[in-house]
Amino acid sequence: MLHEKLSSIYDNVLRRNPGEIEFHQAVREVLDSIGPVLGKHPEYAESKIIERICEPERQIIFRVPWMDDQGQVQINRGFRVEFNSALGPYKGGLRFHPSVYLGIVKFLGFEQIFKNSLTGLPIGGGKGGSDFDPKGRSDREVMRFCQSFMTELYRHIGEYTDVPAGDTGVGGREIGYLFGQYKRITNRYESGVITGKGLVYGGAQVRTEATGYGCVFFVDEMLKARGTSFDGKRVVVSGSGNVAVYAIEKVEQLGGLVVACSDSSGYVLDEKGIDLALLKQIKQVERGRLDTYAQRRDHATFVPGRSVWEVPGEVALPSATQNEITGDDAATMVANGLVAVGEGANMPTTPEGIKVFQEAGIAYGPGKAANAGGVATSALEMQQNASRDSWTFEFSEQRLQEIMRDIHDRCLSTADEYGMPGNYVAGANIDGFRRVADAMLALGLI
Ligand code: NDP
Ligand code: 2IT
Repeated sequence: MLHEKLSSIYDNVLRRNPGEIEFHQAVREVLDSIGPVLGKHPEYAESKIIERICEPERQIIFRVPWMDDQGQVQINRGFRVEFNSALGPYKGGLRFHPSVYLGIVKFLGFEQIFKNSLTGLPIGGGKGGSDFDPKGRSDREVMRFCQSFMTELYRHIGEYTDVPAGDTGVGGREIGYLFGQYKRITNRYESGVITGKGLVYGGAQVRTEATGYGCVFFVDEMLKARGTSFDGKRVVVSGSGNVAVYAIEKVEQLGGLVVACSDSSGYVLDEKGIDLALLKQIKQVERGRLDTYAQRRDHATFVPGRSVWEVPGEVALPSATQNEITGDDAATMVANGLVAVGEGANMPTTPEGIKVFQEAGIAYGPGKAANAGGVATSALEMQQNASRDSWTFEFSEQRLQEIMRDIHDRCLSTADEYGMPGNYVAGANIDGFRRVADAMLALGLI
């Protein structure tokens, strides 16, 4: 049940943003958590902080025309939602996936506000992307698309304004093409305008690994808080992209056994533990499909068209996409001995799934806390760019680990403060919200 004031705010969000179901879901989850904050802080309601947070500061939608290898003209739609800049320049990734529409970009941008706030670093929230599908496209097609996309986006971004990065479908290759076109159009080597850059042109150590590593560091803290660790734990990961691969790498370093991972075609089961070198070869070098993994490793099996959540595991790291864990999946996972969930992906668990996890007493780390290591390391990249410095891998990883520990501890202490011990969802939403709200109050009605 929503607090009365929040209920009318939520009705307004539904009315003003018809059909944007993922955005509604993300807003609802935050509103469900912050009722008790309003009791303690009437000034937030008086200044209509929540109504303002739910309305993006600026939304940009644009045409992206480009030519494919056959000489055919293609048209996609580009988005950048600049959601909230109370804490710093808008910051958040770009997603290239055929499912992208305004509702997806707004859900991601909304989540990003609170996630970025949780990092404690000076970054506002934003997100962007396109319904462009990079799958099956040649490098040259991807480059032409990225150049066209940036030909519009460049006028809206800047190191003090809005700083994009990667997300689904946008990795090192795309960031290179995007930065190259920005540099060409503006005639400025403005490294801090985008993060996730290659190490040879202003990128930062550990940014590539940061989301996956950070998620595992977060889960490690949750396990420690319960007197246990990754050592010897059976782990299931969804996805096999940037977040999943480096989550697997860190779990293996901490002594866990990752027995399964997936892509949109199905999952691979490898009881001896996922062979990371083989997975990287197939996914990162060949840009291939996951069934190839089972073809090359005798004892592994590929299970097409089914959810990876049917595989028993003590730790689950959903790292593919939104709403991939249903209430039924969650019930199966709990019945199979689940102990902890760390969300590498954004909003991968449905509200029904979250309820199942929480009622079963699972250590459940929501995405805006558990996957904040990616954007936090982006902020470290901005810091290095601003000082024309570059840090070592070891130092950067240590910073990341400290940031994740700090987020974990603040989620727990905030949940305690509000009488909901162990509730990382409430802790993350309340702590993330308070910092943004206080900054908005301080900045006046803007
Ligand atoms: P990638 O594009 O590198 O990989 C995505 C993986 O998820 C692929 O294995 C892909 O399979 C699978 N996947 C994507 N969409 C779907 C879908 N609709 N259904 C089933 N499987 C799907 O993306 P990332 O690893 O960067 O991102 C994964 C998640 O992590 C996203 O939710 C993203 O928002 C989140 N995230 C990413 C951060 C980052 O720094 N990159 C930071 C924080 C969160 P297939 O190849 O078959 O499509
Ligand atoms: O969802 C996310 O936090 C990201 N895709 C990373 C954003 C960033 O700016 O590094």
